Amino acid sequence: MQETNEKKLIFSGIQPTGTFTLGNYIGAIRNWGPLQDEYNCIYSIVDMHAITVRQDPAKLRQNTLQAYALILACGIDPKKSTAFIQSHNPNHAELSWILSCSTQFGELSRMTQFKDKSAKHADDINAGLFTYPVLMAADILAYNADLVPIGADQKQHLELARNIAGRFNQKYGEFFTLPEPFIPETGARVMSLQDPAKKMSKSDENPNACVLILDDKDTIIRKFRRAVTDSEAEVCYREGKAGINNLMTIYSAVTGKTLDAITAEFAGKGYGDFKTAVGEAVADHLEPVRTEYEKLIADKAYLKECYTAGAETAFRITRKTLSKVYRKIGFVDAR
Ligand code: AQP
Repeated sequence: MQETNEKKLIFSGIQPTGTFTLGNYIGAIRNWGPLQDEYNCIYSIVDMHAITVRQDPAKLRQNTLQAYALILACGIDPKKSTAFIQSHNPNHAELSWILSCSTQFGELSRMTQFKDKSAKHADDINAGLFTYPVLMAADILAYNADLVPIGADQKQHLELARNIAGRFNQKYGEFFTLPEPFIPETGARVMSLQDPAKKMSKSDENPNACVLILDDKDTIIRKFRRAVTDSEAEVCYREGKAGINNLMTIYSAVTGKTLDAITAEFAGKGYGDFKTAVGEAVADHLEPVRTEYEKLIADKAYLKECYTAGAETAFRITRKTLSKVYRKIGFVDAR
């Protein structure tokens, strides 16, 4: 990646907490690749965020490599973008400490993800889970990113990052760029197939609730056929039809068809036909990702070469930011 051109800068990350879901894919990762020509892009596998909930170390290592291979399989070109593993660049954690001193306890307490995750992991409400959004702010601000492609669930954290940046700028003088969210029009919030009131999540305990992007075709179709819908038999997007609305959104996201065209296509047909069609369209859409992933994960040396180079670039960019931040806040120069 060039470090000194006029292109705007994009940062985004994803946690290696399991195989990516169709939600992660439609809401975030599939939008990353097409941005690479127009922007300077930095993409990270955020393993430090993952440990805010308990992880099995061997599984985390495996999931991290898988996640790295998956972002490449989804179209990230490590020659065009900086793609790295978060813990390989210690500057994120260092900046996070500085930013935590410009973050209020009250604003962190209002984060809905913290409330949801602390309810889900009541036996381990650790300080990292609470300060997670500060590390996310550091991830973004360390690069002075202009844009952050995310799903709708991360909007609140992005707003907090902007507030932290604004507060720092007020205290120490204009320095951080206020990042803008980049949320897709279709599929910003893909819902669980078993409970359409809940978002689809990697860590859902019910395997039928989410489609994983490495699921095979039969599994994908089976999961869609079991999706919870309603007792009507009309494929149309309307309030009160959360299950069907979700399936229509997914179908639209992978086929490019409008909601009206989908309603027309399935007029007079039952939900069974519609669910099978959605399953087939999703499986066909994901097929090239699965094929590319199999190739990449078999070549660990290549992956290592890519993530090592990515971390070097990421380190270099963020060290400059950190040196300037240290000077601004009054730390004595080490050299
Ligand atoms: N259901 C979703 N629909 C649309 N976008 C989604 N994203 C997550 N779920 C959906 C987007 O995926 C990106 C990476 O998310 P993450 O892994 O960093 O964290 P998350 O949002 O907490 O995702 P999960 O799948 O729910 O992970 P777990 O289960 O580990 O908490 C983000 O841009 C996110 O918006």
